[in-house]
Amino acid sequence: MIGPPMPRTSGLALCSIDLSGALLIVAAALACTGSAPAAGASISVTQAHVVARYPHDARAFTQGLLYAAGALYESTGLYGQSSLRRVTLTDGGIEAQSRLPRRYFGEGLARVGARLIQLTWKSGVAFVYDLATLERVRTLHYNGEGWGLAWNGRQLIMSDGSDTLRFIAADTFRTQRRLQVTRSGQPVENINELEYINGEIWANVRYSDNIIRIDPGSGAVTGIVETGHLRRQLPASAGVLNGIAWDMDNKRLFITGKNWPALFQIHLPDAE
Ligand SMILES: [Ca+2]
Repeated sequence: MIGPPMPRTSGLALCSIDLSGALLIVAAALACTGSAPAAGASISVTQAHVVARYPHDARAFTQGLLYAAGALYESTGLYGQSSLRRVTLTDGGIEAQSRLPRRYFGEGLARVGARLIQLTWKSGVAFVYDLATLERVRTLHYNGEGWGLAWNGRQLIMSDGSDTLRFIAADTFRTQRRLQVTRSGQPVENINELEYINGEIWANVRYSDNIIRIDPGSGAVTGIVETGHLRRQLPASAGVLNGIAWDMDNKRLFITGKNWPALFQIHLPDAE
């Protein structure tokens, strides 16, 4: 989990040695080189810049969020309150909704073509829906907990609250690859809602107001987007940050959280 605010650039090896003679310079240089961490690549740290603010249903315990075909799709959790819904961006209104039976706790959500796939927390089942009608058409099964879900164009990417992501075949729901997520070489636990953006995996981390950007090849965290300052625009009742949606066609990035009354469009770092 991501801790307190960090320097603008992290992961760089800082080496401070008191030099008392010119000969020590060479020794110090060697010492610096030798002590550099293996995972020495820098991590970009940016603060989320709000481009627009839209209403969001403050009763929605947001567990999954995506944007497709002109609308937001949202998975909400809690037993007895879980749902899949299509939401109008501009006013936050629910256009269509499919409620889950009381025994299921809705979790991550991904779109695969004309289908939506929704995880459940501890039931080991994923529901497949028709994108247009939100009608449930199929049930898939998996082991362990379901947290976040995204689609990279070839495979589903799934989180389960651990430090490891699974890459899953959409048709069989078989795990094809596992990837441990690390920050400066240390495992990052509690990976939650996911989104695949421009070849990167973006992830919420439970209990954190920071979004991490993950290299899907190595699992290394390459960037952090801080959103803690958005709390000043939210009531105390707002829960944790947990919702990232990418509108690929219009290059818009949306974030929200559990029981947040607002959904923010934020500027995509590196886009300028
Ligand atoms: Ca998402």
